[in-house]
Amino acid sequence: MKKRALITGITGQDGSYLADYLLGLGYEVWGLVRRTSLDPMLRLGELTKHTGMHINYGNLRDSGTLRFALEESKPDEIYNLAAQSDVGISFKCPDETMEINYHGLGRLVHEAVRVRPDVRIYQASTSEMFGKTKPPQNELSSFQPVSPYGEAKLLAHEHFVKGYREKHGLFICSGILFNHESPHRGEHFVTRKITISLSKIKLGMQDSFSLGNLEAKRDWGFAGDYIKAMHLMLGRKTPADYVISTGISHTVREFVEAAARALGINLSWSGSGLDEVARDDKGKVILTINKEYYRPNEVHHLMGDSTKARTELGWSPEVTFDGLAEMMAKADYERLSKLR
Ligand code: NAP
Ligand code: F7E
Repeated sequence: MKKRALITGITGQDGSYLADYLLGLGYEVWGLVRRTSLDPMLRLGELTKHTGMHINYGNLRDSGTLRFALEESKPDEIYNLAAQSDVGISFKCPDETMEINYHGLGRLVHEAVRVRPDVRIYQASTSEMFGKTKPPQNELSSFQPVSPYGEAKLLAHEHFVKGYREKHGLFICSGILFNHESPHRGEHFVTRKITISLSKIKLGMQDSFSLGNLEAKRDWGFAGDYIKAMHLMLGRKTPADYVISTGISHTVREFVEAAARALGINLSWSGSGLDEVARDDKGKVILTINKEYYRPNEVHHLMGDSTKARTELGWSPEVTFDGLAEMMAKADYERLSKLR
């Protein structure tokens, strides 16, 4: 019998990598997809034609659609990746963020235990739950979220992951994942914004772009490495929570520099604060600072300690920071040069 997995958020960055990975392992994959005005299947591409791939239209806001998706897919494993995942937007849309990221998991777990009480569930938790806690952060660190996004994910973790695991014996794991990126990354996240903008500048399709806080430090890894940890967690004897990270952090500025290097752009910085700029080797300003991109409350430094995952799951990341920036910059440059 083939194993069956239901993935919510299958049209997102992680969903597309995870679907590909599980299909490769011989799984039958079911994806929950919400209706959108544009084609939601862009990231899935050829995967939608795979005989092992099935789509359920549904929404984490709608219990009925979740029940139907669960009854139809009869999953052995559920990966809850669906979310309002943009931290900056969560300050502007806190209710929407809470509705999907907290109540959405509640609806899913409630329906899942009725349809299939022995199902194994992965919940996409996040390093944003640590917020102001000093790095390195691990499973024993305290949680001090500073954004509506981090708060909603923390409530989901406390109430539905720990709550259902401890009180109802449900097999449910939290993957506390630090930032992970790829050529499939949403275009408004800082790494992808940088690789798209620098590629367009190099191709003469754009003059310059703006960023916010260049000094924020993140522990950036490759999404293709991180989805493997999700699958490993559900293969354990007992459910637990795991930090997934590289253990190395870099500033946003360093990501700009790494992506520019990969594209052969020689950057020089001048000025400070909101007046800081970066120029290319001809002296043309290609990057400015815009306070619009600063957040009302910032997480300044995230750096994970993933010793538990490395020891218990045998997981480790393969792609380095420079390798990731190069992979993303080159993918955007090649894609955009075909469009030009
Ligand atoms: P993403 O690219 O933004 O994908 C989010 C997915 O959720 C999309 O498929 C989206 O559908 C779907 N979705 C949003 N609202 C929904 C709703 N109401 N009902 C059903 N589906 C809905 O996010 P990602 O980077 O792949 O991240 C996956 C998960 O990991 C998220 O839960 C995120 O919060 C969490 N996480 C991400 C990171 C990271 O660095 N990437 C780190 C830690 C945790 P559409 O395609 O229709 O928009
Ligand atoms: O910001 C700074 C910004 O939006 C990273 C999500 O996947 O990872 C992601 O959340 C940093 C922040 O990711 C711009 O202030 C500067 O300090 O790429 P980001 P994020 O907020 O870390 C966590 C782990 C998740 O769980 C989330 O779902 O970059 N920054 N200038 C900027 N950020 C953006 N987006 N745009 C800028 O212009």
